[in-house]
Amino acid sequence: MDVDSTVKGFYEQILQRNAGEPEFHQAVSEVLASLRYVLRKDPHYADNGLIQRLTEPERQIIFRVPWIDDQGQVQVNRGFRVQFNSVLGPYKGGLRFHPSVNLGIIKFLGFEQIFKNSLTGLPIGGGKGGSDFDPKGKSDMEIMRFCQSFMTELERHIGDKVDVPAGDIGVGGREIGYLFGQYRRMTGRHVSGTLTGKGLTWGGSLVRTEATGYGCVYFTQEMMASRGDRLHGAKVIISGSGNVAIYAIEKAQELGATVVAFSDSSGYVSTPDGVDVELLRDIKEVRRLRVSDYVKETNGATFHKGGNIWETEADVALPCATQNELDGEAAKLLADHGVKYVAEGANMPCTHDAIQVFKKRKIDFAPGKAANAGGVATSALEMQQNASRDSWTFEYTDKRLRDIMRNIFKNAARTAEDYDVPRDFVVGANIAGFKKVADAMIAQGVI
Ligand code: NDP
Ligand code: 2IT
Repeated sequence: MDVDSTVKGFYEQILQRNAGEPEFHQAVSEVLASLRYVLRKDPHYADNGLIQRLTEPERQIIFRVPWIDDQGQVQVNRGFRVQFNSVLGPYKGGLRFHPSVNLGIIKFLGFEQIFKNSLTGLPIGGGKGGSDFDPKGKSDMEIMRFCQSFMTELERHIGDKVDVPAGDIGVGGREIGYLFGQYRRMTGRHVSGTLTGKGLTWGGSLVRTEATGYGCVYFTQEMMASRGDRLHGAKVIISGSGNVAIYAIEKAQELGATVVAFSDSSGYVSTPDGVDVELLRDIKEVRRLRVSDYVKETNGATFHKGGNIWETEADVALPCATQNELDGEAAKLLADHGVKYVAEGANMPCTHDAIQVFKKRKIDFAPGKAANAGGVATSALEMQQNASRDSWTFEYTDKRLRDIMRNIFKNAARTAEDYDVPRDFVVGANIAGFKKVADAMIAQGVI
């Protein structure tokens, strides 16, 4: 059978066995499209059910999370942990708390994590978890009770040599604190390497908070430098205003770019003169307000309720909010307005149609599994520090992050050239991430 029919067969099986999980289908289909290049050169990668095993999680855990709200009412949410692939190391990946969370979303994120973690060059497998719990509008005590209940069930499935969760949408330093506290209480041990993103006085790593946003900007710098361009003087759109977006904004501006827009799910803020990062951080991280509150406390910024951030004119776009936030129409707007570089700070924020537009219009595009790998990479550096009971300086850890991002860029670019699709960083990242995992799976046998 020719490669195209083989791959089509794999995909049909995926659709049939994972009905009703469109985000998972989307993530698998993008990787399979790249694997066609590999299978043409090295058909043995399809032997022994390797592709079927790679697309089937090793383990999927779904559990009830009951908790009591401030009114004394019992609330019930659903918890997930998908342990996708541990061939390279313990499962590693974040926890997402958002009302949209379901099994398909956690599976798409866990599947992406396998290749992303492989690209970091560090010994971590792929996993993801979370809950359909909505943290918006909840009191601190409600968040704590929820986290304690969530961890009461998750505890038996994780550990520093088993599975190491961290943050994602809706899970930041506060939540990791409550989760770690409950884990410590249940086990009676202070095993700091069980979670990452911890506070700096109890096993956390410097740079982890900044790492995903900084890393995405470091990757963008590499991509631009390879064309003789630089961020200095560039206009940049950064969607979102959470952990990833805030530190992408900070680093881009530190490097001399002007961030001209950011957003949340209610609309976007236009900032032609740049963003006051200190104010944004205070509004979002300390006071936990909305981006519409930012314009009330500064001059020269305007809030566009329900507006489309991608209509902003810019040279670079970094989608840093959520999956499928940038579609084909938005991509055309960006292209018409002269955007030359797009790098995904979020996981799968660009739809398939958007990526096709970027390709056609010769816009450099970096997929999330390469461009946002700095977060999980620094989590792995946190695990290293925990294992050696050491803590590194900001400068040293930031340098490690920068080197990792540069290596991921080089690896994706070189692999794309090896397969005769220069500057196709999607194909380059997918194949480079895949090969390392696949070779390890072959070496470790059919399990
Ligand atoms: P946060 O919870 O800190 O922030 C999420 C941001 O995205 C908020 O501004 C939120 O706005 C916005 N957002 C969420 N859903 C939507 C939506 N449907 N439409 C528009 N905006 C939305 O999460 P993170 O910054 O940690 O994560 C952002 C993305 O980056 C996710 O895709 C995540 O998977 C990915 N990522 C995160 C890493 C990390 O280390 N944290 C590492 C690698 C990737 P609102 O407040 O209105 O909901
Ligand atoms: O999507 C991601 O890579 C993350 N949310 C970070 C995972 C981690 O383990 O640090």
